[in-house]
This record gives sequence, C-alpha cells and structure tokens, in this order.
Amino acid sequence: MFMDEAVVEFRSGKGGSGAVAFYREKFVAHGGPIGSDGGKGGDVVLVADRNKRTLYDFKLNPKFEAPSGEHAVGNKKGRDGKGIIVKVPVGTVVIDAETDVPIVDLNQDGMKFILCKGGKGGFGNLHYTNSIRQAPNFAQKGAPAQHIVAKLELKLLADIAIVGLPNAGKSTLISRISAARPKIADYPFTTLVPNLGVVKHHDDTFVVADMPGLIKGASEGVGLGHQFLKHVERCRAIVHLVECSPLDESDPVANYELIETELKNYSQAIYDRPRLIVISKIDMTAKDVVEKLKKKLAKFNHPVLEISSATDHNISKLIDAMADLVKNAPEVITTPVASPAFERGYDTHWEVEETEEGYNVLGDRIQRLVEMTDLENKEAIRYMHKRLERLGVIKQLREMGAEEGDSVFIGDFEFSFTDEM
Ligand SMILES: Nc1nc2c(ncn2[C@@H]2O[C@H](COP(=O)(O)OP(=O)(O)OP(=O)(O)O)[C@@H](O)[C@H]2O)c(=O)[nH]1
Ligand SMILES: [Mg+2]
Repeated sequence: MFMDEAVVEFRSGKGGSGAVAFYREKFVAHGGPIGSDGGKGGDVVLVADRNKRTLYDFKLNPKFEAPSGEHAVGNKKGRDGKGIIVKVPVGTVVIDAETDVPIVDLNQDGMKFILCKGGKGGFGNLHYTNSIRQAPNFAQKGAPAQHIVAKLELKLLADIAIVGLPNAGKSTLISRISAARPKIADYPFTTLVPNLGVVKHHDDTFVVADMPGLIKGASEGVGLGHQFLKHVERCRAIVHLVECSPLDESDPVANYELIETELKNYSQAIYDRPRLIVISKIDMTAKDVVEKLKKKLAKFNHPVLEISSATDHNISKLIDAMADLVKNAPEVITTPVASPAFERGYDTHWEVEETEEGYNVLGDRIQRLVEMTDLENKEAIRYMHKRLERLGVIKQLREMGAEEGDSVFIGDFEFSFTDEM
C-alpha cells in the first residue's frame, strides 16, 4: 500500500529535578550546599532516510515518546533521558496538525530536525549560591517536555521527469508503466499539472513525473512549461519523448533540439542531467523511418530507445533502462545543505491580559519559569518573583493596575499579586 500522509504524536522527555542537599560531616555544623542538577529529557529527532520510501509504518505506530531525565540525588547528577531517532522518507514535510503551519521539509538524505526538545534538567541548590545567598534551600524542577501532533506529508520527489512536446505520448507512457491514470487525449496541452507515478522494477521502485508539454519559449514563461521546469529541476534524470507518427508532420529532430534548447536556457543543471531519448508511437510508423530517426538522434550522445505504448513494444526494456538511469544519476541537491541538526524555535515573547478574574500572563518562557519552580518552597517562590521582576512582568502588572492580592494566572497556576517579596 502506498501512503503519503500520516498523523503522528511526538513527545520529548521531561527534565529531572535538581536536588536540595548540604554537605554533612561530623563536627561540622553547617556544610555548604551540594545539590546537583537533574538530567535532561530525551529529544525527539527526525532524520530523513533514503531507505524509507513510505509513511506506512507511522499508520501502525503513530506515537513516539522519549524518556525523561532522572532527578538528582544529593550531589549526584540525574541521568539524561536517551533521545529517540525517528526515520522518515526523504521529502517528508512536517506540519503542525493543530495550526496547519508547516514546520520543516526534510528534503535531503541525512537531514536532521529536533522536533521536540527534551526538557532541561533543573538546577540543584548548589547553582543558586552567591555572595548573599550562601545556603539556598531550594532547587529547580526539570523543564517540561515538548509535545506535538504532527501531520507528515510525503511529497513524492520524482526520480525521472518525462518531457517532450505536447501530444508526444507522455501521459500514455506513464499510464503504461505505473498505476497513475492521467487524462489522455489527441490534442495538445491535455496535461496541466505534473502526474506522479511509482514504477516497480524487481524489488525496487522509482518515481516518474509526467510533465505538461513544453513548447518554444517555455524557458521564458511561454505556455505551461515554466512553472513546471522548476519541478524538473528536482528530478535526477530525464526521459525525453520524441513523437514519430505520420500524423505529426513536424521534424522530430528539430523538435528534439527545440526542447533541449529550452531546458538549457532554463538551467544548465537540468541540461546536464542524465538523459534517455525515447521515440514514441512506433506502431504507427514504418520500420525504416524509425531506424533512420534513431540514427539521427544517436548523434546527441544519449541512449535512444523506440517504444509503443499502444502495443507495449520495448516497454519492459524502457523500465530497465530507466531504473539504470536512476541508479547511476547523481543525487540532486535542491537546497543548501542544512546544519547537522536544527530545531523548532522556542518563543520568548510574553504578554499580560486583563480578565474578569484578574490578570493572565501568557508566553512559553514565563510559563516554563513557573513550571520549573517548586511552589511548595517559599525560597523558590521568592527567587521566581525576582526573575519575574527582572523580566519586567511585575512592572507591567503594576502599570496595568494590579493591586496587592489580585489574582494573577500563569499557565495552570494562580498567584496573589504582591509587589515585593
Ligand atoms: N498509436 C499510438 N498512439 C499513442 C501512443 N502514445 C500516445 N498515443 C496517442 O497520442 C495522443 C496524445 O497522448 P498523450 O499521452 O495525451 O500525450 P501527452 O504527451 O501527455 O500530451 P500533453 O499532455 O498534451 O503534453 C493520444 O491520442 C494518445 O492516445 C502510442 O504509443 N501509439
Ligand atoms: Mg499529457
């Protein structure tokens, strides 16, 4: 079965909490703080892998969760949660299923993306020592996990583009070699958007794109060609179909050169792609005419094969030749190579809104600060208050009219506003 879409849930690991601990020794009354940090939660990392061709596995297993970091114990640091690596086919686009916003296009083999970053481990009380606070009696909780429901979409990247003049028989050919069923008609410009088909070859598959017909001036935007030449640019190899039927009175060699000139004018990179020249519709043409044309086309230094999609003549030979072409074609680099791993952004913006019940402080960063605070611990709360002060949140609340005792909501927590702590 061929899948090109899956909805998958990903969750990273939470950070482990830091420890509150003091150095203890016989006869030493007050040892210094030694509480260590919690371990970091595991990341969820997506990796594009050319050996994966479909999203089928995700239908069977639509949930991934990385382990949490361990809590620190005394002066012993918590162990980090191991990250998990999720392989996806090259060309997978990751979309936030809730907002429909695309997050990343994993379009190159080996490309890595940290989709859910593991929560940072909380600091132990040792971290909070300074010249004034010499015996901090609090530690930080681990940072929360990141969670996302993502829609994975596999944009098929074609290995081979079938190009040629309108009516050359491109759509007919793809319907013979794949399950694609594009519209076919005896007039030009039948195909308006590229059709993709998966061609099976022994245990392997490759993807072929049937392109709209190209005409003179396509490289400068004439006809439909231009926008789809971009698509050809992503293909590793080209099959150039040349019609040879008595119904078409134009010169096949001149037609061939016309299309090749357009390819070259559009981009030298496309022009340099490996090529197969295919003479189509030979069931309609006398053998000697085909042989003569074959000889003429051979001088362009690409392999030439004559076929008929009507009688299936040489179709299996063509599939063999296409498979070879794909195997030997160099990889196409479509975008600059990305840094080894990059990750989903982390929003530091915050704002305060006034509600009937009081004030709402919104923003990932502030929410995280609260979630990482041990709210059972007065000293920890005082420290959090200081941080909120430094970030300007207290000032903003004051300016909006907050008074002693008013309710302030941050994430799932409710506080009473107080100016000083
Ligand atoms: N006799 C014969 N007719 C063919 C063959 N291949 C295609 N045709 C006919 O040629 C006409 C055009 O075929 P299409 O496959 O639509 O051509 P196309 O290259 O996709 O055309 P555009 O999409 O307009 O660029 C149709 O009438 C087909 O039936 C063939 O091998 N033999
Ligand atoms: Mg067509």
